[in-house]
Amino acid sequence: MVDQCLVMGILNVTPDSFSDGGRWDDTDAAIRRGIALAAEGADIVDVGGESTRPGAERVSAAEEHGRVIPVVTALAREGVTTSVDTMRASTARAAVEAGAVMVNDVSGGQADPDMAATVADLGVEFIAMHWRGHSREMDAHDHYDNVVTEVREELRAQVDALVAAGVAAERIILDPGLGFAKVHESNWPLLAQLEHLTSLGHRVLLGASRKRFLGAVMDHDAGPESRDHATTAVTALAAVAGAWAVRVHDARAAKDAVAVASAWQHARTSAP
Ligand code: PMM
Repeated sequence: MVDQCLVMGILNVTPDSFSDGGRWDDTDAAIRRGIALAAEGADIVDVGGESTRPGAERVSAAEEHGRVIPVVTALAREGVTTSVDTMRASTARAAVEAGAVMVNDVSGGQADPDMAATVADLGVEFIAMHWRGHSREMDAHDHYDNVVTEVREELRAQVDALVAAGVAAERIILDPGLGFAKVHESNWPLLAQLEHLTSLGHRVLLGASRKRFLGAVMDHDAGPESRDHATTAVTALAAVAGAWAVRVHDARAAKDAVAVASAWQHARTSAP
C-alpha cells in the first residue's frame, strides 16, 4: 500500500556503531546484509560509514568513501533502493553517483557547509535531522525548556536555510533526531506529540531503533540488541501517528508493525 509508513533498514559499514558496529564492516558482508534487509522488507537501505554513537570521533573522508561507495554501488546494481547516511557533501555526491537516491544527514546540512548546495545540485531527497553538535559533545546539548517546540523551531530554521541554498522544499524530510542531544526523557514528547512535527508539512522519519531511551523504560535492558521489541512497539505507534518512515535494524519486525498499524487505521476510518 502506497500510504504505508516506509521501512528504512540500517546498514552501518563501521567498526564502532553502537548496536551493529563491527558486524558489517567487511564490504562483502555489508552487501549481503543490505540484500537481506531488502528481502526482509526494507523499502530503503541506509548505508553509513561513520558512527554517530554518543562520544564517537569523526572518520576521514577517504575512510568513509572506502566503506560506503562499494556497498552502495553493489546494492544499486542488485536493484536495492539505497540512501547514504553521511554528514559530508563529497560522500553524498559520490554515493548518489553510485546509485543512492536519498541523502540522510544527521546534521541536517550543518556539519558541512557544502552539503545544502550539493543536495540542491543532485536533486535528491534529503533527510534533515535535528542536531546540535557532533557526537563527542551531543549529550551536553540536552537542554530544553520545551523539547517539542524547540526541536520544531530549530528544524524549521534548518528548512529555511536549505531552501535558501536551493534545496526543493518538497524534497526535505524531517527527523527529530531521537537520542541526538536528547537523553532519555527528552525523546518521549517528540514521539508522543509527533503532530507538532508532521504539521510543518514535510514527511517525517523516526530513528528510535535500539536507542538508550528505550532501554530506560524496559525492565530487562541488556544493551542495544535487547531493545528490538520496544523498537517495534514504537514503529507501530509512529506509523499510526503519521510517520513517513522508520529507520530500524530489524526490517521484518518493522514491516509487520507497519502492517498492523495500517490495518488498525483502516478499521478506524471504515464505516461502523
Ligand atoms: N540515528 C543514527 C544514525 N543515523 N539517521 C537519521 N535520519 N535518524 C536517526 O535517528 C539516526 C540516523 C544512530 O546510529 P545507528 O545507525 O547505529 O542507529
